Amino acid sequence: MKIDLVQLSIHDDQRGSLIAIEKNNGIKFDIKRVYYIYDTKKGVRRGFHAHKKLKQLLVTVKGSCKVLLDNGKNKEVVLLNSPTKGLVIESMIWREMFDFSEDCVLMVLADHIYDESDYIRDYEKFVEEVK
Ligand code: T46
Repeated sequence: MKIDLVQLSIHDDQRGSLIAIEKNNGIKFDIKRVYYIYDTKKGVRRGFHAHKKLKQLLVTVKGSCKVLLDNGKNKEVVLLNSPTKGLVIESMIWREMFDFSEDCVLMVLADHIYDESDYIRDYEKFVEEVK
């Protein structure tokens, strides 16, 4: 499976660092929604779904977590541990997020507003649909 990890451009100076994410600089899609996951309790695993259409970019702006990606045939685990790395997740990829560090802030940029009907939350149904 192709893992799309984007190296984000950093504006470094004597004050510190700044990263700007915008269309064509880090991501190819329009950003319609931003959300972030933080204060994740020990041992928690989140996600367990795929999206029919939604594309997203995941960035751990602080701390680290792992993301399991599954296209119905192959699975890969990606470690996100830097605010300079963005993981693009295309549609029809099953994802699970786990091993969150206590300080992890996982920011997600999405190309669409929240729509529960875009979720596939049943793994068997997901595997059937990607066949
Ligand atoms: C994804 C992974 C990476 C909203 O009301 N608006 C939103 O934009 C989102 C994302 C969630 N919610 C509500 C729906 C649930 O009642 O927040 C609650 C928790 O959402 P969920 O259980 O879907 O969270 P995760 O961590 O399992 O998945 C989330 C995203 O939903 C999903 O699109 O790809 O993060």
